[in-house]
Amino acid sequence: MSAAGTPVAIIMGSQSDWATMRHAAETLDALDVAYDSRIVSAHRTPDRLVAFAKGARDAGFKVVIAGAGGAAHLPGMAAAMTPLPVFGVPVESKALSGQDSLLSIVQMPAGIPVGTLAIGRAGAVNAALMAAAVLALNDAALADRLDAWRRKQTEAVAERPVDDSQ
Ligand code: RP5
Repeated sequence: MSAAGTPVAIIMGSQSDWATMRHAAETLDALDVAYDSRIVSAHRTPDRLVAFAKGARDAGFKVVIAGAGGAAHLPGMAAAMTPLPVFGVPVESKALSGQDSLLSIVQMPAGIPVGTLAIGRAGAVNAALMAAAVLALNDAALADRLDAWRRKQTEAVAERPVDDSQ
């Protein structure tokens, strides 16, 4: 299911979610954290979801990032079938701008948590950062890389705005 030692699984409900979820992948790339990305639809490929989620821990994954849009049942259903931490990314839907995705993912019943991030790119980036922070608890080198990533971000913020309207 995953190359041995791949700590993060990025799953998404559809190919159309990749435009959002690639930001999680790129953030993990920047932190040199290995991941496996795959399409797992709660509705269109339910058997694939069951196989993935029930086998995720034994496959060696430590954290799951799950992105979906609309009736976004993927993160919650994955969380129901794995003890691993699941971070949910609400993908921005066309019809309701991701409000539907957000509410579908965030309103979990007590007992089955999904760590829900912001709608869209910000949520995908932050899900990757959350995953890295969890892994960094037992990985000092990754903790250093995460610190460096944040330092670089801080240093990239200009003191004053420039006129970029032209
Ligand atoms: C959800 O339906 C997916 O996560 C996606 O965000 C949304 C639309 O999927 P497509 O119709 O683009 O495949 O299951």
